[in-house]
Amino acid sequence: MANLKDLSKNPERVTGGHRLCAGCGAGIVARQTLIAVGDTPVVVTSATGCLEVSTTIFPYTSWKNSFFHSAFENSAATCSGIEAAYKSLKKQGKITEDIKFIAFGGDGGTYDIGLQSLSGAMERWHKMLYICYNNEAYMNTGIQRSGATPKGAHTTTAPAGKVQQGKERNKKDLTQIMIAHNIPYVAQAYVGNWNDFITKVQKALSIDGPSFINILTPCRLGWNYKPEDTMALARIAVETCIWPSFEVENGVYKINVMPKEKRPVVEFLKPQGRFKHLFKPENASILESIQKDVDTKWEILQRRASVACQA
Ligand SMILES: Cc1ncc(C[n+]2csc(CCOP(=O)(O)OP(=O)(O)O)c2C)c(N)n1
Ligand code: SF4
Ligand SMILES: [Mg+2]
Repeated sequence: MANLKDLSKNPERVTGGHRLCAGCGAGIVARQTLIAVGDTPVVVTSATGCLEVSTTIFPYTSWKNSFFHSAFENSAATCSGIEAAYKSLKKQGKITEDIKFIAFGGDGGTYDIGLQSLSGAMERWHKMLYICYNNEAYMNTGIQRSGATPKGAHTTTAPAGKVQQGKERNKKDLTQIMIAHNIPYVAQAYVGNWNDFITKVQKALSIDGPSFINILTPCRLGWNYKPEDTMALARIAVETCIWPSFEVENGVYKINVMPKEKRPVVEFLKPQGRFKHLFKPENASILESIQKDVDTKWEILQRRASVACQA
């Protein structure tokens, strides 16, 4: 577990005064990631998205470390290229210090448009951490559905109305896709538990190889809830098991936050405007199917974790 006293001595490398919305989870992810790094030199790359757009408005920047804005598609490719150059320069004796490499991407930049470059970077075994700050839609361009948008959520391209009731299909399970890359470390985390997330970042960065963290990151605009509820909402996601906090280290599953009592998914859906239509009586079957899907996936995850415990 991360030590709060030690962390408090670490520099703040993502400053305030950025233009992210009040209550935006993405700023919390970036800030906690860099606090986790401490004062080790770090190279950050970022795909286009709210995090990049709102923290690098020319001529200002919120980043005190080096920051490379790549295209939407290639945050992972950019980061892996820099890491390869670093390795070569180190071998030649031109760099002596240890440097960490972190790529950020939103869910649009990770689940969809940057998936190929992410997959390649992980498979080539670069020593880098990729963090997907997952707010479950293309928020920066006005809340379009992505491969991470959950079933039933209203977005501008999967709207709730007479024809359909928000997105009709389940989200892609990107965490499992990354586990299938057989890389040393894959984790799910959530905004609302700094210790869980920072511990994961530090673990991922200590590994001699690629690592991936998918962090559920509430977006007060696209999810349509009160800005002050960001942390509480993300915690309910874990308590309902709609977004479990777990890690897979060298193939071994571990559930990091076990809910004391599994809460019904409606407790996560109800406070969010994007799911408002699901509470009409005629949409009860959609709510039931969401609960059923969550129950099934939770059972599977627990089985995987218990097999790992017995091994
Ligand atoms: C190739 C390409 N297509 C589309 C865009 C326009 N665009 C910029 S940000 C963005 C949405 C990003 O979504 P996501 O990665 O989920 O990050 P978020 O904005 O939600 O933080 C889009 C579509 C672009 N910059 N490049
Ligand atoms: S739209 Fe959402 S993701 Fe973008 S800055 Fe606002 S709260 Fe953050
Ligand atoms: Mg997004």
